[in-house]
Amino acid sequence: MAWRKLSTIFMACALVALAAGYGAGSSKTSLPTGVELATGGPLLEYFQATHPGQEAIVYSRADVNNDQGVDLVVIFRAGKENNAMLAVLGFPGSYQCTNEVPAPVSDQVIQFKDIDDKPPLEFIVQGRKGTNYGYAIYRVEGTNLEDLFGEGMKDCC
Ligand SMILES: [Ca+2]
Repeated sequence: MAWRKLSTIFMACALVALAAGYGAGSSKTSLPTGVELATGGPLLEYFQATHPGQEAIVYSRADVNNDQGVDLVVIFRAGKENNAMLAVLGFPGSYQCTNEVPAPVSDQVIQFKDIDDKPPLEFIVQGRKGTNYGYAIYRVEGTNLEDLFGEGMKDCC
């Protein structure tokens, strides 16, 4: 009986380790393009189809317009020296891009956070340009991406 219990605990630990390893792997943003396409799914494919030649740098999935369907926030290369961000909204059978806003040049992080305790979900974007750090909070209203609050974004975008 003791052996059986021990082996059950061992199995559980192995599963947790496996899950942790998988989680760490899937959160990486510097995967090869083929894998990125696979993890970004049809929302990323829609972005790439509507923005040819504009490379997606960082993206993250969440429901940002509170319609229970998954959406994709994408930071992408808009020009040689500047990046932009938009959200691809997933609707039943179709997709739509929000307006674009300026995004940091490097070290971009997208973090979803319900700031005001009511839907839709807000998200925080941070990053830098050289040594200048900035961040801003965004929310999708309808199909409009709105900048709620920010600091230092002019110097890092
Ligand atoms: Ca949604």
